[in-house]
Amino acid sequence: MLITPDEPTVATHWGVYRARMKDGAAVALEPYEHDPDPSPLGLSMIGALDDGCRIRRPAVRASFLEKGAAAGGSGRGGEPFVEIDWPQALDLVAREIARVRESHGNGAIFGGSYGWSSAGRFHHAQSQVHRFLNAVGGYVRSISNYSFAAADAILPHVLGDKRGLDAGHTTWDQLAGHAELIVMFGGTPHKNAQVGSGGISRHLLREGMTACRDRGASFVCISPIRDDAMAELDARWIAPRPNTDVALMLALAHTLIEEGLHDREFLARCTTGFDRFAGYVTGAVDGVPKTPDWAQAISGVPAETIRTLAREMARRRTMIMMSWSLQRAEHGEQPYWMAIALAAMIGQIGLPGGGFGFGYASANGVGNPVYPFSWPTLPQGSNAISDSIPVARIADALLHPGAPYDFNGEKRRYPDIRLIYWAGGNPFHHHQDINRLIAAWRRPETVIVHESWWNATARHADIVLPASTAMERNDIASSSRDRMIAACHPISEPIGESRSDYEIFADLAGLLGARETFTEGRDEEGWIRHFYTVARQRVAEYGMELPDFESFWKTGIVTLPEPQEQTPLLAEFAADPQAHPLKTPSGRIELFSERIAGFGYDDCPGHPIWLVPREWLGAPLAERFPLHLISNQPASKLHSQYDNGALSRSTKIDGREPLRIHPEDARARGLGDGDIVRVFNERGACLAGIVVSDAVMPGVVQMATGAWYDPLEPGRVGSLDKHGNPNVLTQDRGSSRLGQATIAHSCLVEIVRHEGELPPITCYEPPPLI
Ligand SMILES: Nc1nc2c(c(=O)[nH]1)N[C@H]1C(S)=C(S)[C@@H](COP(=O)(O)OP(=O)(O)OC[C@H]3O[C@@H](n4cnc5c(=O)[nH]c(N)nc54)[C@H](O)[C@@H]3O)O[C@H]1N2
Ligand SMILES: Nc1nc2c(c(=O)[nH]1)N[C@H]1C(S)=C(S)[C@@H](COP(=O)(O)OP(=O)(O)OC[C@H]3O[C@@H](n4cnc5c(=O)[nH]c(N)nc54)[C@H](O)[C@@H]3O)O[C@H]1N2
Ligand SMILES: [Mo]
Repeated sequence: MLITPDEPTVATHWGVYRARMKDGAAVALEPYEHDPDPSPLGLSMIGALDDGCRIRRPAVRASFLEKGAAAGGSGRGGEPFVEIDWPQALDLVAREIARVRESHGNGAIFGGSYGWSSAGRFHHAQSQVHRFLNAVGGYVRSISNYSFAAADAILPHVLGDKRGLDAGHTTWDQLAGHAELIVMFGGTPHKNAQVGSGGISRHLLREGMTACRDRGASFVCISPIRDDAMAELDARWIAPRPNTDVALMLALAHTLIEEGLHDREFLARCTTGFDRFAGYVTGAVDGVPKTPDWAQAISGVPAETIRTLAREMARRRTMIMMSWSLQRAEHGEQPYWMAIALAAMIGQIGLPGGGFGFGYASANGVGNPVYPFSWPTLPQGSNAISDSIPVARIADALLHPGAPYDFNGEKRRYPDIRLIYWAGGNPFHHHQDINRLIAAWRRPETVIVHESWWNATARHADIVLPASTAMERNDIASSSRDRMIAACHPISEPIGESRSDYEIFADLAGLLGARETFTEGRDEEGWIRHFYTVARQRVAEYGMELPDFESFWKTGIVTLPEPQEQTPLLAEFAADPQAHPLKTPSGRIELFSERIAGFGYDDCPGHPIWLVPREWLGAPLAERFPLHLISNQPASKLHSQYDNGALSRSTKIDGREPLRIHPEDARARGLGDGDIVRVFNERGACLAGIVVSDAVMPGVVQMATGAWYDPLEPGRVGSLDKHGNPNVLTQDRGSSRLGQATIAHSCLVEIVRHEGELPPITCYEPPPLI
């Protein structure tokens, strides 16, 4: 039996905490004693553990219980639920899976089940769903992520792999003391580095950036929002209109060429296609020189500012940082390709303090030196079904089974999904254009969800199984970007009748004749001990030692020595491209890609290019919807997790999600701090609370993601969201035929004062339960 120590360890995506216990109950979570910059996100957890919206028993949508799949999907999200007992619930789920398998095959089951779930690597819900569905014959999976799918698609064509995106970055040590100028597209928001998938022992962004400052770097924050750069960096702020960074970078490139500041030697030695790209920059190809004046008209950034910056970037050791957000936009592949082109022209790729890197603040640990081994994860088995969809094309797939689509050079067709199985993610938080999702979600015959709280995804299910949380289970957390492995000790008994995803799947696998395949004869403790044994072996291969399991379990966290200093991104390649070619067709950085050009996509041609988005401040649509909405990551939580918690709720205005607006835009609408507004466009509308701030540029409004969708009329397409989930407003289109990624950051809206009575927030209460 696993024994929980007196001071249990709670490992989360936002850090490791020590629980203070009193009379068997946790009263406080205190940050890990060696974390230099702990996150307050843990404050929300204990209060939410058994709050009013915990799911306590299995529940079934009323008409589904009565008629099964014949009920149809139109009542999803709007009907009461009937609570049932576990044997009945498991039997119902198993019968649904068996029915769909028999009548349509496993290719009709969607188990993409995207989401962050919790930090423990054994109870990682996505891995659990995948392993379970593989054990019972396979499922349609999802490809890539919401975070950086456009980058995932473009980078291998340009660089041969994805180094510099979520791993392989030039490390903090190779930045501080070397970088003289750090140009940060999308800033390096401290709020985002609060989290790191799999857990965090040390939050290092602040330390990393201030070390660069102290050792001589200056900073430029290129973002619609000033406080995307930490105040202590004293960054110069350049605020382009959102989604126009490519035009700005093209003008930087133009200045470099015009003034002969580009590094011809580096370009000749390490890249291919510069001449064709340069022909586009100078206008030789299309008659439009991409001058700073040209870019000023598009981006709003003064031409002189652009010229000065270009000269400075060429003169000084310059690091181009770009957040992941820039590619969650229409044509999101382009800013990434263009950033690489610009860095290549400056010629400092591979040097300490120079070159480029993506997402330094998009998660904690980017820029940490890392060990080359990976920590153990739950093996998922093999999938008998080969079909997949790009993760953000879920609504398209549900709405248009069999329809053709392009993806990264392939011609594909959408699968015919009849059953959705989701655990560990909240698509009614994360997906764009929620009204379209609601319509799409009505199409499948059956929707099964494991959740801990009655969020919108649970409410839009047919069968809801109550999952215990990370606070009620034993687990092991570990992160590839951190040198730590931590225990997750339970600080509570499972609330209500909730059970772990693993226990649920083990029983379901049993009913479907696959228990042994799924469990391999192990229980929770067996798997945890097994994980630790594997971790010890991997660590030992690198000449280090982890303590025995019992000591580890008692201490709660073990950190490995600091990994050795690592070379800057692409250093070997840049030093000798012949000896260390990239895995691109040319072996070099591709500034023109024959392969991409060969796909014939007008929305992603053969070199980086300025493509006019549908929704931006220069669009005709901006006459009706003149504000660009930035729905960025929330400072007060991880996505929608613990929106029901104290910290997130303390930030709301009259219960609504705050929306920041520039004083001029507020004045023009007669709005002031604390006013409640309706934010709307042709796709939907939500309420929000006004915060007037000159930290956002004119023409831009900012509302973080994560407020639980709370419709005035549950289940109805087009209902007002009373709470402030920006995804009722965002566009559900692919970034391009290459990446098919989310374009959440391309969104125009208008706002008006909310008139009349304020409808009560109801998302933190359960739906009607019979
Ligand atoms: N407009 C807009 N939308 C966006 C973005 C944006 O920038 N703008 N960003 C996108 C990005 S980058 C991402 S990654 C997505 C994130 O989207 P998600 O990952 O779907 O968001 P979370 O809120 O973390 O959802 C995790 C859910 O899992 C549940 N959960 C936690 N642990 C467990 C468990 O052990 N078992 C089970 N069964 N459930 C568990 C939680 O209660 C929660 O509901 O959002 C995307 N959406
Ligand atoms: N606290 C907290 N941290 C998180 C998360 C969370 O939910 N909460 N989510 C995590 C996840 S899953 C991910 S993927 C990462 C995402 O990390 P990012 O993608 O870096 O996060 P965002 O907050 O969406 O965007 C960062 C900033 O980019 C700016 N920006 C947006 N559009 C543009 C543009 O067109 N041009 C320029 N120049 N700037 C632009 C916005 O002002 C925004 O504040 O964050 C992670 N960190
Ligand atoms: Mo993400």
